Order: sequence, then structure tokens, then C-alpha cells
Amino acid sequence: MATNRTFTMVKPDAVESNYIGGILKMINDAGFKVVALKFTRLTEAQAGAFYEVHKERPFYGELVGYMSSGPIVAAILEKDNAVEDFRKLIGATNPANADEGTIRKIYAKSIAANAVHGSDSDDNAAIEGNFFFSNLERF
Ligand code: 3AN
Repeated sequence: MATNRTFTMVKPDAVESNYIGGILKMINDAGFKVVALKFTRLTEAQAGAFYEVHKERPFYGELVGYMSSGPIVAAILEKDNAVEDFRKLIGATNPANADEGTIRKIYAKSIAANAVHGSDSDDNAAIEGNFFFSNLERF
């Protein structure tokens, strides 16, 4: 499969716990190249817009409140088969179900505070990357 890109965030729980370095090291060690990187904090409105696709889900309010509760690290990552391989690297949404050695198994606290985000498709990777980064901020 050709080289492509995915989008990730280190979420507020992992930033607060000083896991940024450990998580970025796992990402690099798995062969992903960082092509855009930003340390920022979402407003509630921005988090609501980012997670618009989950608007009807019962946890939407909790998710938006949580994702705007502290700073996050956003990044675009490049690798062959990036979206699928990154989902494997981060593990299941609920860390209790995540495989050994995955980022969520090692660093996540709960299904809501699950350490990292990873895009679920090429289309969403592009949409999410564009949400955070201009063309001048990606390489
Ligand atoms: P993933 O992040 O693995 O793609 P999604 O797309 O099902 O998972 O959910 C998006 C985000 O919503 C998750 N990363 C998690 O933070 C949050 N979330 C998912 N399910 C729940 C839940 N049952 N309770 C609270 N938050 C949840």
C-alpha cells in the first residue's frame, strides 16, 4: 500500500500525566514520520466541531467537555498504510480490551480518557488534519 497519512491527538489525560514523550517515541519507533505537530487547547466549541460525527452518541457531551479540559498534542503522521497501522498501534477504544503493547494498553486510563485519537479512514484523516493544520504547517 502506498505511503499515506493519518491524524492523531495526544489527549488531555496523557498530556497531564507527562506521557507526550513516551507516546511520540512509540509512534516514531513504529515507523511513523511526524509531518505536522502542534501543542494547543481546544475550546468547547472547537471540540464540539471536531467530534460533530458523534453528536448523537450518548457520550458526546462528556467527550466534548473532556477534550476541551486541557491541552492536547495534534499531529499528522506518514507511513505506508498509515490509517490502519496506526489503529493497530493505538489498540481498542476501551483500554481494558486493548492488546498488550498498544499505546492505549500502556497509557490510557479509561474509555473516555483513552490517551490518543487515531483517524478511522483516509477521508477522516484528511478532514481532521485540515481542522488543525494549514499547508504552511505540514511537511
Ligand atoms: P476511537 O477513538 O477508537 O475511534 P470512537 O470513534 O468510537 O473510538 O469514539 C471516539 C471517542 O469517544 C473515543 N476516543 C473516546 O474518547 C470517546 N468514547 C467512545 N466511547 C465512549 C464511551 N462509551 N464513553 C465515553 N467516551 C467514549
